[in-house]
Amino acid sequence: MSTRPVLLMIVPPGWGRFWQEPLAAGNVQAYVHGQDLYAPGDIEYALGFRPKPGFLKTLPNLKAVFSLGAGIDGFLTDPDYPRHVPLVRFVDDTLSTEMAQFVVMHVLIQHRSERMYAGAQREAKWRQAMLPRATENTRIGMLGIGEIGAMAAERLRDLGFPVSGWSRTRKTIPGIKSFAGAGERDAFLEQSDFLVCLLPLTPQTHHILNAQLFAGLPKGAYVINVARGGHLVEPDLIAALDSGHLSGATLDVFETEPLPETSPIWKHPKIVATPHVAAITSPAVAAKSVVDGIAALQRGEPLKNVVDLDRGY
Ligand code: NDP
Ligand code: OXD
Repeated sequence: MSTRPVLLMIVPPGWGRFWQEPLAAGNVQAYVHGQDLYAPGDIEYALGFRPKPGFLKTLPNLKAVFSLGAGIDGFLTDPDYPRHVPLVRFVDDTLSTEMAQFVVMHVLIQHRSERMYAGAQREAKWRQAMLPRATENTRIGMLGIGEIGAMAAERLRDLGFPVSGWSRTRKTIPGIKSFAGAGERDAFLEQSDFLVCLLPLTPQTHHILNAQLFAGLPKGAYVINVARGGHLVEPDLIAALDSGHLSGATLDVFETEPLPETSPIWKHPKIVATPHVAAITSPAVAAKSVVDGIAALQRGEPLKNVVDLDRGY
């Protein structure tokens, strides 16, 4: 009989093959749900992103659940999540770096009028323009300044932008202004020419990107949502863009994914839409963190990056 730890991967069809090899290399017996035969009682660990609600509670001997992503809302929206089982989220420098790159890229595309120049090239027009706003006057607000938000903030600060962050608790990051709690939210918004959402999706942050929040931003502000589609009220964003209050938006995440072909977002002239690719979890890196987490548990050591289930992130 195998003494290897037994893990179940709950992943979309076809993804299992990316994970089985690095997990086997870490001496973990990995089954793929929907593909391999396994006995539910043998499963000690689970790995996934958005498991079907109610499924995890059918595994009676779970010791820990590992999220493939940094965001764990796909687990906590399951009313039957077995709350005695620790949920570990994916925190990794490579993931944060990719996220920060994506945010910096979309700030710069807008700040440097890249789409206007691409259009001019298509028309073979030599169209020179000043920067819409000097860099030192282009204020960036990070809505959520945790693992990823802090890295993106530092990269933008290093490019010369004034950067601030809003979080539940006060932060001390060199050169970055910290706003904390509901009482400082309006002051944070009114000085954000770019607003970058990097909050976790929780009952407190659901639909936070709504008409009232947009009204609190300076006229011409640009919104980047790379967190979760559930943060955004899509019709409110479209109304704020169409009225001219907001100048544009980059959206990587959507309330319904894949974004339906009929969504007005695809063709909106002021929206850049990407298919949830701001960062892609690397199977090799994430498998290693799962293997390390299981080994820590087996040595009786505490797991890292365990989610506070009551706080919701
Ligand atoms: P963290 O948990 O490290 O940071 C979350 C931040 O949000 C913290 O600063 C936290 O404040 C703040 N926050 C949470 N709730 C509130 C609230 N009610 N009011 C004010 N501030 C709040 O998360 P990460 O940086 O690792 O990830 C952020 C999100 O990015 C993920 O949850 C996920 O949804 C998304 N993501 C998207 C990806 C993509 O490809 N598009 C890839 C990876 C992640 P405090 O520090 O005070 O606790
Ligand atoms: C994540 C994601 O949470 O990919 O890591 O969205």
